[in-house]
Amino acid sequence: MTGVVLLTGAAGLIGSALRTRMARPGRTLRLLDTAPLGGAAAGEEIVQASVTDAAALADACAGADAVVHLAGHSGEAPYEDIVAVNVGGTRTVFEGARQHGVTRIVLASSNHAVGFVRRGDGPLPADVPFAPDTWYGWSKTVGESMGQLYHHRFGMDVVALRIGTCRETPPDVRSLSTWLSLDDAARLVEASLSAPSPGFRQVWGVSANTRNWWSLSEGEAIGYHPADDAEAYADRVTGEPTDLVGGPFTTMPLGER
Ligand code: 15L
Repeated sequence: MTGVVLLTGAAGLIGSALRTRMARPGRTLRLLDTAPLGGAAAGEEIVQASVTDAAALADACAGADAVVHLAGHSGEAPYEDIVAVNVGGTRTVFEGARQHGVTRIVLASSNHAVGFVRRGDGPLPADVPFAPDTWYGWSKTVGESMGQLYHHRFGMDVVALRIGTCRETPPDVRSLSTWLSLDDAARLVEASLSAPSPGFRQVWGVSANTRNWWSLSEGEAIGYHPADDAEAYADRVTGEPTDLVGGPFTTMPLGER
């Protein structure tokens, strides 16, 4: 899609990867973060703001054609912080989008929304019911259900990406199953932005890993065709495979960074 795409959390790991990979003729990337974003390149606009600032978010949504919402704590944190930034910040995004008639939202959800699901023998469907493993994972269930609310109330198209381990390379044995390469992350976001009338749907954010636990069919249905496989890094990683989707998040102290 062309037009204006608002990218929240643009200074983060995934945001920075998308920034370079999503530049297109005819597209403006409106980059929003509290962290420094550097100067605006051609086809970029910089918005230095927090997603918790409802007025700033509403302004940032003006004239946008779609929002890719990545901002928030990307791991466990105290409950109050999670509620303020991940829950409150997601609400300001949906409200800003609604006020300005933005009808397409791509949400960074997480596998930790379903971290207590056993990985099983076959590919897990992308709509496997919520089983959060942390306050962080719980906040992602809230984001997804907020997406359902805004879809049913206001007809927004909302694609919730249940992202696995999105890194330059897989860091451990678990991620041989959960890895999402940065290039595939960009492919997935592009597909989520351009799929015709997706309604509300959940899609796994994962590459075409040989050891995948998760279904790729929901992604394929919206035109996501991953090209990378973590297996190429199998001889470089250590650690144990995990039985639960969320791995170490299922045992970490609740509410501690
Ligand atoms: C996530 O949702 C986190 O943001 C990331 O830091 C990783 O821990 C990842 O999940 C994972 O499950 O590996």
